[in-house]
Parts: sequence; structure tokens; C-alpha cells
Amino acid sequence: MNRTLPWLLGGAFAFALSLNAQTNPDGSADTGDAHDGQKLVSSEPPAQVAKRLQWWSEARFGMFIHWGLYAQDGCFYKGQDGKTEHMMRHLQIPLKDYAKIADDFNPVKFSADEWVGIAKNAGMKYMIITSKHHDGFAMFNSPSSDYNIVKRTPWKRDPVKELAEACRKQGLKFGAYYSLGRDWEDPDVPTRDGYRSNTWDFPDESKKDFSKYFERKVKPQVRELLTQYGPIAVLWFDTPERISKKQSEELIALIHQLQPDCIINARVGNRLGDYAVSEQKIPESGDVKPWETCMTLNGHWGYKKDDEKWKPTETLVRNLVDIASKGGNFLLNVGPTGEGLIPGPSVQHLREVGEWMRVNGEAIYGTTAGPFAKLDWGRCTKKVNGKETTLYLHVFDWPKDGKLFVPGLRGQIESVSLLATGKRLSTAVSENGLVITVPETAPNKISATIAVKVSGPVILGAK
Ligand code: FHN
Repeated sequence: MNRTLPWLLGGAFAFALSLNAQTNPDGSADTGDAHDGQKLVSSEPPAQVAKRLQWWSEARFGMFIHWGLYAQDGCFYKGQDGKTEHMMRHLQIPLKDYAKIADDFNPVKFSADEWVGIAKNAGMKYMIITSKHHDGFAMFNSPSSDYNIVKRTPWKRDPVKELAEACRKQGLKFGAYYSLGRDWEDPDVPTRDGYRSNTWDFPDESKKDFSKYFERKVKPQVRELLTQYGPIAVLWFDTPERISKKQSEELIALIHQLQPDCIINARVGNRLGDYAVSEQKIPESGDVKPWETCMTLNGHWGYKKDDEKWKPTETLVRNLVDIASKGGNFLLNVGPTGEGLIPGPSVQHLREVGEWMRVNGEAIYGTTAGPFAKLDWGRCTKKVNGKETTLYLHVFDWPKDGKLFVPGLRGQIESVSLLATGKRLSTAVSENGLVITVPETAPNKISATIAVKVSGPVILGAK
């Protein structure tokens, strides 16, 4: 018998498995972050996807919430530093011991109205909360799995229900994050490299069958999320890991059958989904496909009690402007405490972002990427309304000589004004672009907006 045949078959199987486990063409691990230059391969007509995404594209700015048992003591466990919301994995806490955290999880200071009010006041238009993170603990009433916040905590309330209702009351869209390919409670969840599996309770990766977990937990819980809480605007999947293309497609079909308007991100796996995820980073340039940058306010997704390194409000505003100027959405994360409070510095910085948005939100909401490749002094977003185009110039570095040069801009300029006050500004057309005379002091030192209204096409480039 040919002795090499089994090796060949084994190798082929391993290769097939690796493809099935999602690797990029260059062999690098694909976290489902399709914003790696790869095209999304949605089977739907682009116009149908664009229609579903319309409110999302106009919203531009949302709140991400990472909340779970790991928040009980700020990602610490019995005095040990669990580092992040991956605390259970970092400290290899046995499931039976980790589950006991729920016995004391009693966030009596939680107020859905307050959390939604903080998001709304910041100018955010949608909210996405972790319904189940990698620890497998459902932060919602899940009849298919008793390992959930209503069944296993003294608090006995359903924050997903309360937040969905509060969002509807206050006019925000509501969505749920769901850890798809990592679940440290279920014995059948292998990961691409094993490294992100629960190998301390369930050591033998080769015995794990993702399809059993997919049928037993994923599909029932996705169905619960889409039938228990009214409209779910976004299902934000994470870490697709070993899901097959067929299973990704099956999940999308289930979601669309239950809620056709529900947006699905690309971490549903296998280059499917409605938009790409750029985690903790802002792409150098925009992208043809819809995309969203998700980012922490400090260095952690979940509440980390010893992390006080909060991003300054200037950074948050300029990130939002930068992302919008490239046509993306900004999903900014908060990590509430075990008591149910969003940390004070998060609230303060979001309040300050809201102050900026109340004056300049028109230059973010409903805009698309600006036409300039690069502007030394800031960014540009664009809004087209029939024959009229408004270019919003976001000036980070206010010119000291009172002259703002817009390279290459020509076309029928109807008006140029400060968005904050409506004050009209004078301009001069040079052969290389437009020169705007600006007041000595910027209306806002973080980012001041100038609205340039152009009738007809915006023309770029020297005469
Ligand atoms: O491992 C998770 C992490 O905890 C967090 O939820 C982020 C959010 O995008 N997603 C995974 C890392 O890519």
C-alpha cells in the first residue's frame, strides 16, 4: 500500500480545514476583519445592501458596550490581574469557578435610560452591547442556555431588553454583539489555533465539533435575540474562527428570515456580511465597501479598574472626523463597571464630544468621504443635495496668517462660511486652488468647521 497516501490525504485535510478556518489568500489568519483589502462577497444585490445600510451610513457614530462578568472586579479575579475581558482565558479560570462570579453580579446602579442618554448626548445614533462575549455568559434572557444574567445572578434583570426599550424611547438604533467562534462555556468550540479556546476545561481540540455548538447554542441564541426584543438594527458578530462558509450563509439566512432589515458585520465570517470592521485602527484611506472602526476609550474593551489612560476628547473628535472624512463609521466603546455604571471619565469625554457634535454634527451625519487625498491642516467631508454640494472643511490647525489654502478646489463656489456662527468668509481663487480668509481665532480649537457650498460639480486640480 502506498505509504505516502495517508500523509497526502492528511495534508489535504489539514489544508482544507485551514481554508475552512478562514485564512487570507496570503495565508495570514483572517479574524473576519474583512477590511484587509479583501472584497466582501455578499450574495445580495449591492442596492439591497445599500438600502439596509442607509440609516447606518447616515448615522456615522455609535456606542459599543462591553459588559459581562469580567467587569465584576474590573478584570481582576481573586486579586489576580486578568488583564482584559479575556480574564477567564488569561487566568485559565475553570468554568465552574468563573460561573460563580454570577452569584454576586448585582449591578444595582444600572440604568438603561442613563446609558442611552449618555450615548445620545454624545451625538451617537446607535448602540451595540455584548449579548454574549467569549466567556459564553449571556447578558440576556436566553431560554436555550441557563448560563445567563437573568437565571444566574441575584439581579435577575435583562439589560438587553431594558436597553432596547430605552433606545426606542430615545430614538437610537439598538444592536447586539455576539461572539461567534469563541465560547469558553461550550465544549464544542475549537479555534483556528487552539490558543483562543477553552483548553483548560476542554483540553482536546480534536474532539470539538463546531457544528454541535452552532446548532446547540449559536442558532437558538441568535433566534432569541431577534425575537425577544423588537427590531435589532445590527448583529455585530465577532471572531468567526472555525465557522464554515455554509454556516455563515445559514446564519445570514436565519437573520434575514427573522429581521430582513438587520445589518450584519463582516465578522459573520467568510467575507460575507454588510460592512467591514477595522478594529482599533483608522485606515489610511477610505474603502469602496462600507466600513466601521471600533475603538476603546482607554486601553480596554471591558471595564479594567486600573486603566485610567483615557483618550483625550481632542483625539476622539479628530478620530470621528478622520473616519467620516474617509466614509467610515465610528463605534466608540465604553466598559461599564460591575455596579452598572459607565466610568466617570468616559462620561465626561463623551459629554465633551457631544458639545462639539451639537455645533458640528451637520458636517458628520449623512456625509460621505471628502474629495481630497490629503489636507495638511485637517479633513473634509461632503454632502450632496441635488445640484448643490457642501464641502465641510474640518480645520485642526487654524492658519496663523489668516489664510486657509484648499488645494486644487475649483468650481462654482456659492458661499463659504463658519458652520458655528454662519459668518460668511471671503475667498480668492488662485491657479492652484481656493484661498479662504479666516478670522484670527478658530471657533473651536479641536476642530473648526467651514462650510463651502458649490453649485455643480466640485472640480479638483490645477487649472
Ligand atoms: O477578542 C475580542 C475582544 O475582546 C473585543 O471584543 C474585540 C472588539 O472588536 N473583538 C475581539 C478581538 O478582535
